[in-house]
Amino acid sequence: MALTVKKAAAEIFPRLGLKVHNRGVFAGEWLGSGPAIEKHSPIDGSLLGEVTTATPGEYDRAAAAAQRAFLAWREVPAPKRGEVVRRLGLALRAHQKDLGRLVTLETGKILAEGEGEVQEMIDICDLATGQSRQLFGRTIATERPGHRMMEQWHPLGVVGIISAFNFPVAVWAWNSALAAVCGDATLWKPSEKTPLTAVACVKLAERVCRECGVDPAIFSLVCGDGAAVGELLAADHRVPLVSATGSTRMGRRVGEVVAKRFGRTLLELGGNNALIVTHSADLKLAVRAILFGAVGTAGQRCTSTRRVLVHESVTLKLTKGLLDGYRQVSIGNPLDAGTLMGPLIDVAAVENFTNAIDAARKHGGRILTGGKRLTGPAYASGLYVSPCIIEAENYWSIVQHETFAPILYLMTYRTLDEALALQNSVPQGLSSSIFTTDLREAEAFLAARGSDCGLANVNLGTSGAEIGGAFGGEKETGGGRESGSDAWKAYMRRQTSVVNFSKDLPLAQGITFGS
Ligand code: UN1
Repeated sequence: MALTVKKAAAEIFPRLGLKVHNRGVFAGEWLGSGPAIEKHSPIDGSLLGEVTTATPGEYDRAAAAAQRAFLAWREVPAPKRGEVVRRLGLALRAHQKDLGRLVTLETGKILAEGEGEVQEMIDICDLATGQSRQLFGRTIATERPGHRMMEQWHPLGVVGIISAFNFPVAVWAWNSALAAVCGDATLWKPSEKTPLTAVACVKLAERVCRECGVDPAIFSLVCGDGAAVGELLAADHRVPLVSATGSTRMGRRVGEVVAKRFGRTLLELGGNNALIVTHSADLKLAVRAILFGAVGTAGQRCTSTRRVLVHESVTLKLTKGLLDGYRQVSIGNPLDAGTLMGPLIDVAAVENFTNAIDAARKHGGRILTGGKRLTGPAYASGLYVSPCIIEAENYWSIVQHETFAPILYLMTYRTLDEALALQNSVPQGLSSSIFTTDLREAEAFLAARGSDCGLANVNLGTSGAEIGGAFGGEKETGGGRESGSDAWKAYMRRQTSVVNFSKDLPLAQGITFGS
């Protein structure tokens, strides 16, 4: 298998501008003299390449370069900025296969998901291109005669992007494509687990910028870990907005540090997503959705299905369907077309998986399938596990907690009110689903007293977001919204302006002041 990874890497690296040794800081020029990250593929453990990190001085240079780029970029008319993003979308189309494959090599996602992730980047570039002609404010009726009151949206500044390993490229694009049309520069700190995809993306963006004659530092990059680079970014006054995707623990730290300096955050943190299967559900659909939600991306999406709440009348049938489905999941090399589940990202992820299962067992959880670390030559990296279903109770501390692994907790309920209470009784509030053919149940789920999550789906799973809808969640998920709807507003500065075109100076509230 080592050959396959090596061969794939050897083919795509040159086309993506990657080498064995890469610089991991982009400040309009490539820098990076901090300790190198050695990136091993989770597929077989082989070394893919190295990426250097930012020293504090280099972080500073990158932030300064992004700041300088912003000052010019904000003056470029928004539709012209959109043209640069449109071209970025074209470059991504041209490199979709290669970049998708690199995502697979670096994260262990199956090929379809790697390419799908690049498709999401393309989709957000399309959305942002159109948005560049739709950055609009309102005109508001004013009580003052001969006056006009309006709202304008201006570029904000340098936007910090902290992204996670599981969507190593899409989340950068969700933020940077919108930020770019809004007139912002971005300073990206990718996960230290996925530095190669980050370098490849920024190289593509750099080329597009140079072709368009704009300063490529609008897409700056600072590789490094949270302690070395993340902290600098969060504390940096030059960065008015930090958009961070990752764990609740990371988000809490970023939130605190940024709030201290009155900066803004856009947080997209942990989920603990439930899928309700009601008495009237189409069970075949439900099983398929649960499989994709719980096993897809090896359970490493923030939107992964972590809990299934099933009506007691259909528990047996659903469980049987799920066990059949789980049996058919082929686990192995994600570069093979037939594979549905690849490895976990690293040893710590495997430990979290086994620890969570032990904890659930201690609570009294019954394991219905999986939960094992796989061994044998095909699993030599030691990062392959069998996806697990556990009969559990919602209040157990381990169930209340997001474990980023393919573990599904199965629980039964009697009334929809009970199911809704269970679904909402976790600290997180990202994604949720109901499977029902009963209109009343579907509407109750979507009503104010229904799901408390940022995403609420009927008859489809919890994962698989589509560009266009605002993405994000409530409670410990952090409250941020990215990608669609009016998410662009987060990347801009709102200004209310009143123009007096009369020859008087009427005051609001009819106040008279002097003569
Ligand atoms: C999806 O469900 O399609 O980290 C997107 C994540 C999210 C993206 C999920 N930022 O899983």
